[in-house]
Amino acid sequence: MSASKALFSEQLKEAARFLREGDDFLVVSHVNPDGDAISSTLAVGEILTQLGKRFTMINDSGNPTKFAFLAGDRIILNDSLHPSVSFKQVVTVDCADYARVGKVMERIPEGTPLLNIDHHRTNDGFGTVQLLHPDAAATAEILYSLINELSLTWNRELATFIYTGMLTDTGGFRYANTNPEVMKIASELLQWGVPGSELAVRLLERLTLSQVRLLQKGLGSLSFSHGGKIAWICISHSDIEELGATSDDMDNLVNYPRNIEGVDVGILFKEMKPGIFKVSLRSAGEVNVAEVASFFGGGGHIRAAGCTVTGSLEEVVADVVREAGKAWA
Ligand SMILES: [Mn+2]
Repeated sequence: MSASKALFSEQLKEAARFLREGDDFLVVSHVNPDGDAISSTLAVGEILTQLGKRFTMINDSGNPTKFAFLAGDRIILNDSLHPSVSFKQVVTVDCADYARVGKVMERIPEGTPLLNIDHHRTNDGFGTVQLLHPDAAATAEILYSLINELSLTWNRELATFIYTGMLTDTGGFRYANTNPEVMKIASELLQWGVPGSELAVRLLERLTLSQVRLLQKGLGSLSFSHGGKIAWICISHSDIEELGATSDDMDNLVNYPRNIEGVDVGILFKEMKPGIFKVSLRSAGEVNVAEVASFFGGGGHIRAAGCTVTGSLEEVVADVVREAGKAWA
């Protein structure tokens, strides 16, 4: 057994002990929860139910409408909980650092035993017990191992929670983290009756009307330069206001210019306030967009980066496109 595998199986035993020996748990994930955050919260709830424990599941941002079919009203807003309610133990899921839980933190007295379950490589190891596995595709994948460690009973609902976290964190089993182990677990979970196709439609394909309206506006502004190697779309402040769009609604838009055949750099200009543009850059591989973003005081990764630039739309577009185009100068 490799050192990291031995460490993980030791951590599994400690995490299992933490859950078996405690009671009155707070289960919490990060603000602005994604599919892995919500389904990992729910999976820990199901684990604690099977262990006969008392617990409360909270999220600082509440449960997004998109996940309501999974959670019902089981995950509650921090604000809606009576101030007198207290907890003896905490379980955090999918949080790379403690601050990610948000304001819920104010309810947790210092020194409260805390189990930190996460797959982010950047996890800083907070808490009293850690269950960390950076090679796991999702926090839900770690919970799969924990459920087996605890010898709990698999059922359709529990399998659906684990599958959902893995489905969403792998972008529908497409990202580079989709390895043989992920597919092996997913296959096993489907045998418990997980509605795989329904989940894919609901969580990966469905769009809100405002997302489609934004796409309509955005594609109307599609422009190219550098012989088609750079493509961008713009969302003006008035579009955002008119459609009541949130930052979440706009997240995927940058992929449209990036995905066009022949395009190396895709850019999205979002005018968050009049004259203030959040610029998202995506590279198909050739250009290091982190360098482009850092020129404007932003940052990110080689293939995904961002920055904020002020000015008129024409100026901002010209400046960013010129900088991105230096790759071919
Ligand atoms: Mn995750």
